[in-house]
Amino acid sequence: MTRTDPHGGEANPPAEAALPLPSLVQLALPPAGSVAAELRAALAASKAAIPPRFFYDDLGSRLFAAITALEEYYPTRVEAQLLREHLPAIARAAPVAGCTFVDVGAGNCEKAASVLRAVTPLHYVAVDISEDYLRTSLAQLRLRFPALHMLGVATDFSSVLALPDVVPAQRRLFFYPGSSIGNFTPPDAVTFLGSLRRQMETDGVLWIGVDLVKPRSVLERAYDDALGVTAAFNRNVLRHVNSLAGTDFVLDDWRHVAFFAERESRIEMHLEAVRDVTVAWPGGSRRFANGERIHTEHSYKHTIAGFRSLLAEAGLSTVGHWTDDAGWFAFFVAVPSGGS
Ligand code: AVI
Repeated sequence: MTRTDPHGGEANPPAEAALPLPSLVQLALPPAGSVAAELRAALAASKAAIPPRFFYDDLGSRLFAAITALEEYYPTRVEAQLLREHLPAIARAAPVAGCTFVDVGAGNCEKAASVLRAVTPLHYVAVDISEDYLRTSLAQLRLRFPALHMLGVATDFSSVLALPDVVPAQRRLFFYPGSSIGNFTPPDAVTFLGSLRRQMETDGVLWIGVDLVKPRSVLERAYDDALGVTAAFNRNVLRHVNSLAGTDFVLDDWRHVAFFAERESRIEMHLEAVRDVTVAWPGGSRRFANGERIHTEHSYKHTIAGFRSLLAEAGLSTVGHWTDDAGWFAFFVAVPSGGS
């Protein structure tokens, strides 16, 4: 027997061939040459850096998925528990029925799948940087939600998000879980959140997961786990940079470093040279002394009051937030300031 539920999910989905394929829009990506130039300039800067979006090549995405399964990496687990316990209240905090659900950084679409039945959207828009990944993820999701209209948007949203005109403008619900907002500096977070605000009419809603300040020992274990998965994730970026920028990094020359910088309220991740090394690329090179570091990621840890202020600066008012008993993680619902 096939049971169709009113939210577009089915207990026994129809044959895959019978379902319409979700449409995909690929927004312009920067040309390969400009990516190489950006990386080489960042490596040659007085404080060498690699922007964190380069973590996510195919292997990097798999390593990040492994991180989320680690006992030490609490954010994924605590956020999932918050959503399980409070989803009905979260869905009532601001009107979302019939919305266009915009899944920012959709990945495998699993997080969205866990909330879609409570939201009852008319349209589902998955946004991710990787077109290939989106195609596979949407093909899987449509088996579970065959009645839901789906669209994939492949775009780089590492500084702002701009949706194409085909995405319906009314009642957009932006779903941004996983505390990825922590990977922006506070001013950049305001810019990014402001770009979401500009893509909303007065009836738009934001659902966002935020990692909170907590004891240093918990934070540092989450970013330097016993199995070394986060270390592998961090060092893998060098392989990716070698392929994009023609550098000749040798992974054994670099070790993973992660610590909580209390004044800035952020985890910092670096790669530290374990000996004197010279890294070369077409047209340039740089010498790194033993102990010198390349900065790879910030992960800011917020307070409830501090994050409310960031939202307000971006033109968004908090209508509710939910935290776990330990106060480790928060899930916020916000709407345009002055809107409903
Ligand atoms: C994607 N982002 C929210 C992760 C974080 O916790 O900042 C990336 C990560 N880096 C190391 N572990 C996880």
